[in-house]
Amino acid sequence: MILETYLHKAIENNELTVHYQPQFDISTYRMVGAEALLRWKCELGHIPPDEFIPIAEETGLIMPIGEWVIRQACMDIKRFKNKNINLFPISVNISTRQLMAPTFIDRIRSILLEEEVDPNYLTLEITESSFLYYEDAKNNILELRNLGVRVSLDDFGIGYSSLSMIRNIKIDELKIDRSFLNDSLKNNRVKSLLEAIIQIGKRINTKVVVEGIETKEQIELLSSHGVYGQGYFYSKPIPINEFESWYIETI
Ligand code: G
Ligand code: G
Ligand code: MN
Ligand code: NA
Repeated sequence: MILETYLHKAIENNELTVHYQPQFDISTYRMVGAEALLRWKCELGHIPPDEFIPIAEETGLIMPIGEWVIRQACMDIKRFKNKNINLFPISVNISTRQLMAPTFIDRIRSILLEEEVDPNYLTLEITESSFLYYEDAKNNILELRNLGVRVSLDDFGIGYSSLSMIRNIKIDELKIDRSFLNDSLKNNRVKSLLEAIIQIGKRINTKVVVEGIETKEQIELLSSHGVYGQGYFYSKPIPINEFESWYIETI
C-alpha cells in the first residue's frame, strides 16, 4: 500500500499539522473550546484523515501519530498559557487502539507533565467502537478521569449501544452526531429525538455538544436548549496561527 510507505515518514518529514475548530455556547455565542483535527500533506498532496487514519490504525502507526497529535495540542495549550491568552479545553480524537494500549495512561500523564499542562484543559474524544473492549475501555476511562482529563463520547447516537455506555460509565461530554441535526429540520421525529438526547445529557450532568452546525436556522432550533455547538456556521477547522489571531480579536 503506497500511502502506508509515505505515512511511515510523515512525522520525521514534518508533514503533519493540527487544525483547530472552535466550539461555542450556542445561546451566549461564547467560545468554549476547540477540537484538534489532524491534517497530512505529503508529496502526493493533501490526504484527508478519513483516508489515512484507517491505515494508521491497521498498521499501528496510529500510536506515534496519535501521540504526536496529543503532544501538539498540549504544546499549543502551553503556548497560549505563556502568552497569557485565556485558556480553553482542547479536544483530541483518540482511536480505540490508542485507548487500549497498556501504556496509554502513562503516556498521557508524561505528556501533561512535560508540557506543563493542567489536565482539565485536555479532552479526549472516544467513539462507541472502543466499547467493544468494554472492560479495558471502562478502566482506562476511569483512570483518565482520575488524572483530571475529560472524556467525550464522539459521534453519539449512531453506535449500537449508546445508552448502555453512558449507563455504566461516567462521561464528561456527549457529542451528538451531525446526522441528527442534519435531519432535524426536515424530519420532526428526528428533531424530537435530538431534543430528547440533549435532555438525557442534561439530566446526567454531562456537557452536550451538537456537531455539524451549518445554518442560522439550525442555531435557532438549538438556541433555547443550553447546549454547545460546533460546525462550519462558526468556523471550519483552521491552522493554529489563524486560530490564534482570530481568538485574540474576539476575546
Ligand atoms: O477533520 P475531518 O472531518 O476531515 O476528520 C475526519 C475524521 O478523522 C473524523 O472522524 C475525525 O474524528 C478523524 N480524525 C481527525 N483527526 C484525528 C486524530 O488526530 N486522531 C484520530 N484518531 N482521528 C482523527
Ligand atoms: O468524527 P468527528 O466528529 O471527530 O469528525 C469531525 C469532522 O467533522 C472533522 O473532519 C470536521 O472537518 C467535520 N466538520 C466539522 N464541522 C462540520 C460541519 O459543519 N459540517 C460537516 N459536514 N462537517 C463538519
Ligand atoms: Mn471528533
Ligand atoms: Na463526530
